[in-house]
Amino acid sequence: MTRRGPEKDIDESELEVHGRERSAAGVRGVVVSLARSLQQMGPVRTAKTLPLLNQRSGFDCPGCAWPEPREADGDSRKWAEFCENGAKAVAEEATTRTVGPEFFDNHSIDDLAERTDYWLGQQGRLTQPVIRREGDTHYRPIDWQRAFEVIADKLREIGPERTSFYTSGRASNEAAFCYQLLARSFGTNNLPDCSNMCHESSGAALSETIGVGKGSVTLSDIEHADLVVVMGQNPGTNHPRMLSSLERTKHNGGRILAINPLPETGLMRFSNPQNIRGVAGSGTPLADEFAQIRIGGDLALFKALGALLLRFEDESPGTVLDRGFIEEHTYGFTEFAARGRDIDWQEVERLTGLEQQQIERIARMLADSRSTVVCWAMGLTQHRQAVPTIREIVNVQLLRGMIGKPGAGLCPVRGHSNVQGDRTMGIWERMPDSFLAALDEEFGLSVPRAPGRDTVETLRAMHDGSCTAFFGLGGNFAAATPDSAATEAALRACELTVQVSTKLNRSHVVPGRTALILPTLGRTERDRQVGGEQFVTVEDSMSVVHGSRGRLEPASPDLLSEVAIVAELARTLLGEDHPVPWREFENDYDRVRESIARVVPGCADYNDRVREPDGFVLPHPPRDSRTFPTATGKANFTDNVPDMIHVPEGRLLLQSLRSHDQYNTTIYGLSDRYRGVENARRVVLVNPVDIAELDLADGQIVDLVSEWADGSGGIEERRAESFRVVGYATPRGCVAAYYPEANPLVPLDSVAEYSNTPVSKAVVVRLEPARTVV
Ligand SMILES: Nc1nc2c(c(=O)[nH]1)N[C@H]1C(S)=C(S)[C@@H](COP(=O)(O)OP(=O)(O)OC[C@H]3O[C@@H](n4cnc5c(=O)[nH]c(N)nc54)[C@H](O)[C@@H]3O)O[C@H]1N2
Ligand SMILES: Nc1nc2c(c(=O)[nH]1)N[C@H]1C(S)=C(S)[C@@H](COP(=O)(O)OP(=O)(O)OC[C@H]3O[C@@H](n4cnc5c(=O)[nH]c(N)nc54)[C@H](O)[C@@H]3O)O[C@H]1N2
Ligand code: SF4
Ligand SMILES: [Mo]
Repeated sequence: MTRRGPEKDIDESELEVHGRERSAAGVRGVVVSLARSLQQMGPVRTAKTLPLLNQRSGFDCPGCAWPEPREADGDSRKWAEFCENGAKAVAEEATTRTVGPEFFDNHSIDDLAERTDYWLGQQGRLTQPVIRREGDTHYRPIDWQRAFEVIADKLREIGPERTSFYTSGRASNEAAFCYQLLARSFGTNNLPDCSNMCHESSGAALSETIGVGKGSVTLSDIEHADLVVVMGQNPGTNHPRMLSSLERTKHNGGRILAINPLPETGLMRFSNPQNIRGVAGSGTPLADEFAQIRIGGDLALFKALGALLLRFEDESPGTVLDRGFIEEHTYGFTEFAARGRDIDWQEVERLTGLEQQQIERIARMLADSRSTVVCWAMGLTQHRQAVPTIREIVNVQLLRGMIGKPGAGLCPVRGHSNVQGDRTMGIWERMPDSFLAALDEEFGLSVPRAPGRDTVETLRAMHDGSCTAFFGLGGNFAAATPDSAATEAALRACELTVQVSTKLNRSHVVPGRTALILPTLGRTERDRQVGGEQFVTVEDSMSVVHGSRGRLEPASPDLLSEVAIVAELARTLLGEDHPVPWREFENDYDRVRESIARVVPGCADYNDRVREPDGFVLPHPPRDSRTFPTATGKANFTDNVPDMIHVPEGRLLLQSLRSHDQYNTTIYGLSDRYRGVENARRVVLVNPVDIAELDLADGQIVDLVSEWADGSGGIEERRAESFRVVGYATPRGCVAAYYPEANPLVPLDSVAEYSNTPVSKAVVVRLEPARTVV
């Protein structure tokens, strides 16, 4: 049975605001996940689907990259190894609503461009390839073979230099491996990905300091840590099963320190619906200490913490620092210690918004802990000083030897379910030469060595006309990237845009001159090829690689898998005599995995090891053996200097974040339940004292105007219209609005040092009474 999506779009005037919820998850979470599943899939499909989520014989949750428990860690999976937002992610994909040819007949592209991403996504699954030919007002059906020919002809005309191949982090390892191989065989390293906007800063900081750009902990480390620091992260919404792990940390006697401008419900208290206390009681208090930091204050905080640890060591030598570790495994400690003891408290309090007393208390928590894990996500990575901030966290962890031992380490909590795997498989504009050489050797190619363009560079190249073809393997490039108005214009100016997608989104309605949408199978669906039914593999946030097998009938008989789309395009573009065995890859994914085993480091015997019930863990030298493959051969201390974000009088610092009812640009619904914001999305959360001081009123509708110093003395302004002011417990001077509604405010040139990640968490804005109400 197929169904249509709703006609109604968001009505912002229906906003309801109630108080923040006290406790995350609980029975309410179960009720919501069931209701959403029934709404999208109906009872039969719901009963069939949810039990397969995250089970060994089923599919990997397309929600986030949080790992499943492993037998090897003495852990078994529960009957329901998923969370409310995992269930929503599945319902969104396994929906029985579809978008067919009559939909595109009825809606011109201009008409669709008027709708929100919410409405577009709610229309259901794409069912057949469509094309917008130059000058046409509508998308029209096209058959697959013809679609590949059109794309191949255009790409040959445009050439590899002027093409970018974007990836979103849901692509499987097999699809990602084939895709980077296609791009490089065609002749370019232009492989921007969502990671450029996400954990790129973590990768940059960790590669330099510990030699591996990935996290160094296992689930068991978190659960057995003495202290877990959760900073710049809202796990109750974005990694909900992390709360079960944190509950176990507490149960095992560990403590939790939360550092966040917002008192996010999931950091405070958790009601686990899988145990009686969570169902009947008030749940488990999580954070032992909550530091309500100012936006962008983390580097200053960790500088102070490092200095305090040195002082504590001076006071009682031999009790705080791990001298053995520092001596044997690190580089640069002497310089670090020489500069590190002075603290300008006034400055630190100004930058962090925290009091000296609390910072000293936190330093004691660190000094007293035998094993500390620090976890973080977008609240740290999407800042101008993101890389120095994460490097400073590494400094503090190194002082106490908190890496490569049980219960300790560094844990960037990854976003998309396979974003880490995609990078392992070569989705990166600057893969090391050793990887490129291995590709050449495996396939008899000579792939280009010059680094390609990342996301921001791709946008810049679109603006100056040096990138005119965009191919997206998943994702929603138009809505996820900064500076929306300019970005949309840049996409419209392209000669060719191709989107491989499961559902409609903003990127489809800002088409290039020739534009195609290629509909694909999702994670939940059966993938049948000539060689029989296939499975794919993924890597989670803790480097565990395992299989995922879709079990549902595909949304339409006309869908191709991502591997098939890439392989067929490659054959059409590169010719049947191309040295890569594209046809065999498509017929049998074991053949892809055989090549992965020979090309990708750490993946020997890939086909055997991914068939183990829990898969396998990729090597991580710092975690496994305290070996640090950096330039110095040791873990590096670094020198990082915080500099204040300049916020002029009457201006505020805006962060853009996720509501509880969305997956990035996919809006599931309109209930940001934990924060008490319902039925609408254009809101700006402001401290009540600031509301009064700025002569605004709670509930008033304002425009958000961002101000960006363009470097030559001028101020660029960007406007996002019609946001309702909501009084909220955010620090003075710090405000929040949802992503992607806030993206028009983020200047393309506002990027993190070293990682080029858009600064989505610190935009200088002023609030103006609304010019018009949308
Ligand atoms: N349900 C659901 N799950 C998801 C996603 C989703 O959209 N929905 N997205 C996935 C993806 S791709 C990602 S990357 C992750 C994102 O996961 P998160 O990083 O948790 O996502 P955000 O909503 O961006 O939340 C950022 C948090 O950082 C805090 N913060 C902002 N600025 C600062 C700061 O300067 N310092 C500190 N200490 N904190 C700060 C904010 O208050 C907020 O709590 O989630 C993944 N999982
Ligand atoms: N202002 C601001 N901007 C941000 C952020 C922020 O916090 N603030 N966060 C950034 C972050 S962390 C990230 S990761 C990016 C996300 O950027 P993207 O990954 O580009 O965006 P998504 O919204 O995750 O992509 C959703 C689309 O993916 C498609 N899709 C879903 N499943 C599949 C699948 O299985 N296969 C294929 N081929 N397509 C599929 C659907 O068509 C859906 O519309 O956004 C970044 N942008
Ligand atoms: S925590 Fe993440 S991966 Fe796990 S079930 Fe929830 S959304 Fe899915
Ligand atoms: Mo992300």
